[in-house]
Amino acid sequence: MTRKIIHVDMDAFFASVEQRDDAGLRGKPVAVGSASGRGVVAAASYEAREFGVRSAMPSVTALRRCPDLIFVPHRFEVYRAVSTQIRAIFRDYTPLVEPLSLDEAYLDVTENLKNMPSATETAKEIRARILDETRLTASAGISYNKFLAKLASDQNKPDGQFVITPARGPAFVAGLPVSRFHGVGPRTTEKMNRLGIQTGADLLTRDRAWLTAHFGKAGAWYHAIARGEDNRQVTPDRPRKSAGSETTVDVDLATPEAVEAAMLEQAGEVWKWIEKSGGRGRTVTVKARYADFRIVTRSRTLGAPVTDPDTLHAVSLALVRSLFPLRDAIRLIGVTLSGFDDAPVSETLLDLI
Ligand code: DCP
Ligand code: CA
Ligand code: CA
Repeated sequence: MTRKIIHVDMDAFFASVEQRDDAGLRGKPVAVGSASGRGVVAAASYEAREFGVRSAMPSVTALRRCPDLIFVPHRFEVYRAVSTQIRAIFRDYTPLVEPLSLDEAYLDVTENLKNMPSATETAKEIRARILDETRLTASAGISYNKFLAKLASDQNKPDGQFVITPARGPAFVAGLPVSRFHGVGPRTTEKMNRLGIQTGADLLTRDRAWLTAHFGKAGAWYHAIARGEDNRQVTPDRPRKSAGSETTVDVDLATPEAVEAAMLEQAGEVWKWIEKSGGRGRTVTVKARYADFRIVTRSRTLGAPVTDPDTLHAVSLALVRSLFPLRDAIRLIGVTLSGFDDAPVSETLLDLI
């Protein structure tokens, strides 16, 4: 049976929220982020994009391109609240909602809670409700699998939607540069270009064996998407009670500096997940296993949820420092954030506990 998948993605998400909440920013080039020397642009308003300002661009570059660019600091709590609102809307239509980040999700509406026969109409209604309830616009892609739905949501941005039917899927893929494909990052794009593959049509001419020889396991994925095929299910998120990351090191950590560095790396992994999922917790727990396999944990519960990486890093460090001086070398180190409220979060990062 052909599935109906919708990919919904908010337009210029952080920047649009800031323009919504400060009328003085509307119609102006706005960047969310810090203008300081080492800052980068997290989000750019559509007005700023006309000057070539983009996400992840160094702020100094952005200011050179757009001297009137207005920088505003991020307000993560507000973005998280919007994220909770839109996920609640999605769940009115289907339990099969898979958030990819705060501002986007896949929905499988093949069988939906409103018995709507048309996914196009469903997407329209969802976008209208998002606008009504958040005063923000979203774009949507509608297709028969996740890969194409995600491509489609970019097609009529902002505040638009686009359908890719089964009859049109292969031709749509053929016409795109490979850099647009989910899972083909800058490095793979470069490699494909070097091998003479610029577009989906070029990819289609290479057989599976050739692709596997050059790209390993990913070769099978490239072979499938070149044909507009993607069998991945929409996997709904389940509420999580904690987010953690730990690692067993190759060489036991024998100095405080080495332990701290490893600790911060794990805290960084946890923060990535928190940022992506919107989860929020108040209890930080650090765990270490000594060379002799004894385990020690230290934890601290804060008065408020951790909402920035610096707090997570600082608390993790303070906890790990309570283990100094080391009574033995450490072979495993990890950190967990727990004590979540019921905010739904995704479980897509498989390497976390
Ligand atoms: N974001 C970030 N750093 C990045 C990319 C994104 O902090 N390098 C944040 C800010 C964005 C939000 O995530 O507003 C969503 O990212 P998107 O890639 O969906 O981009 P936008 O929503 O800003 O714009 P678009 O309308 O193109 O989706
Ligand atoms: Ca977006
Ligand atoms: Ca997004």
